[in-house]
Amino acid sequence: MDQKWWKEAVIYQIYPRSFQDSNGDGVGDLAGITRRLDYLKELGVDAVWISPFYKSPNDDNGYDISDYRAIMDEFGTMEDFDTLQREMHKRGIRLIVDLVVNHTSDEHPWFLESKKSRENPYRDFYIWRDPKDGKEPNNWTSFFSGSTWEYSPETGQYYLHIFSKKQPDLNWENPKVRQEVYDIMRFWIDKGADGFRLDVASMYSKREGLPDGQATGGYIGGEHYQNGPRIHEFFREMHDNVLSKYPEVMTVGETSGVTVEEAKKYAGFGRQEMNMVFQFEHTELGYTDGDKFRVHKVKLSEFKAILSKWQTQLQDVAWNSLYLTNHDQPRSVSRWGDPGKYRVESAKMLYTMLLTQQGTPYIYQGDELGMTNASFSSIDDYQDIQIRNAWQERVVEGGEDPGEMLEAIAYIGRDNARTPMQWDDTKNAGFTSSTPWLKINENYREINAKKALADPDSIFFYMQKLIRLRHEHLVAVYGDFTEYEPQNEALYIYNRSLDGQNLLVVLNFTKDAQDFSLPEDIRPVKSRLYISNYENNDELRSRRLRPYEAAAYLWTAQEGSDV
Ligand code: TEU
Ligand code: CA
Repeated sequence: MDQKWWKEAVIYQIYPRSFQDSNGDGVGDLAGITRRLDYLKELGVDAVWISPFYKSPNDDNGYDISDYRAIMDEFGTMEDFDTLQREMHKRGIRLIVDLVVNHTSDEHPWFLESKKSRENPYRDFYIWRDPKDGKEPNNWTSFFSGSTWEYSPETGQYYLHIFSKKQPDLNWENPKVRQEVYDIMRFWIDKGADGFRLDVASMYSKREGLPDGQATGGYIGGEHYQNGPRIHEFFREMHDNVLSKYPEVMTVGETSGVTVEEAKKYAGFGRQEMNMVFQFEHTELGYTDGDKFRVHKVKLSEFKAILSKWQTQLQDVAWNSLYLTNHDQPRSVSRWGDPGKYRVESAKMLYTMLLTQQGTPYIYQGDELGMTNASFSSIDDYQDIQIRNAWQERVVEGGEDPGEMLEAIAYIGRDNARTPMQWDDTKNAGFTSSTPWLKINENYREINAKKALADPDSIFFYMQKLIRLRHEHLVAVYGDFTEYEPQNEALYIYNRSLDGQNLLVVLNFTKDAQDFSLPEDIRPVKSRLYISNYENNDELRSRRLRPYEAAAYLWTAQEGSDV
């Protein structure tokens, strides 16, 4: 057990545009975050990851950066950042910043130069190709619809963009690009950053020749740029150049398309690449032919199989990260729990799971209140470029059924988790004094922070307790993971164990009562309740679980040991 702060930490993700507006323009900002730090301190999180706050034309809400060393106008000034990081550190909260370097904005000075001429010194900062038979150089499709190629008449070539055409991909083959990235990292470490979340970290290395992808229902071409040929070399170089000099700085890679085998390389102990990755298998569960807007129902056993696989296979070799949602996913309670009658119970149950598995847990803003999907009724209410482009391609141009598409968006679309934080029951939920950039969920009078802080049984205080317990009991962080009854379609049952100390977790994923029987090899001589979302007695035994009940117990089989 090699103890590290980032293994024991619970991290909170802030999407700044939607967290707190401080100047009445309807957009969240850095000063707004500073204002709410005591709230985060009360929740008890150790670190905060803030989605991009750099200068950006906002084609993709800050994931398209035009200056890596300046603050987005709408979010404030560099002084606001300095204050924020100082106030965080004063409270013992570490700061993780987002590093978006698979691509820049097309308004970044590098790209403005690059597109001018084929001889420009910045030409090789991006990926340019000649047309093929007068058309796009290959068949790859963008995460935001259409081709990944955009024609640039200035020079008669196409440039590659895996995301929007305003997000040209950087050419990581060019060592100058990599040195620029390392400089940006040093800049933010000097400014007080304690870590980096590496945006689309699995996609920097594209296969030579950029061959056509296999046509499937999802995004075409991924096999040629996800976990590409030089990716691990790049991360070792990043480590040698930057991270090795700052051993306390943590890194988490957002690695879509990562397999367990690849994760062992990115986040393997002693590999000196990054500390952990976000895997995507559970979030993409049920995507029909890889298409996120056609999600079919899945069984609990499939969901459990993925999470348990990541638990057991990374154990002792690599570190895991745990998340139920983020700014790209629907709300966790809407996707995996019950946003209706059992909203509170199921939200608590889901986070009991997240905070009792091995890996570093990430709580996304508003999930501590049990916020739900946006439930907008019109396409005009959505702002997300992925949603808008998919609508244009499928409904407007493709003639697909608008009702069905709206339903799919309401279930899986990215704006579901981007509606503003619900702070109180006043107009605009205390988020802003003017019109918010994205509509506030109508349920804010029922679901808000003010109400949660006045209710000792709230999801907020339950999460606070889960965080405190995780800090007190290392078995929850480092314990080995063993699953029971993987085929059970109602209950998720697992045990964590560390040095004779055990933590048994039982989670009811249904709205019905379910019988739990104590696994045969679990014979506690002593046990006590760790946490539950219902009133519970204090010993571990076979019994009936109520709807969405979660119960976790500390136990030992050793005579004379304490729990
Ligand atoms: O996301 C990358 C990514 O793979 C996601 O876009 C995800 O797979 C997709 O939303 C599922 O449909 C990162 C950021 O988190 C996202 O917000 C950005 O839009 C994207 O990169 C481009 O920077
Ligand atoms: Ca503002």
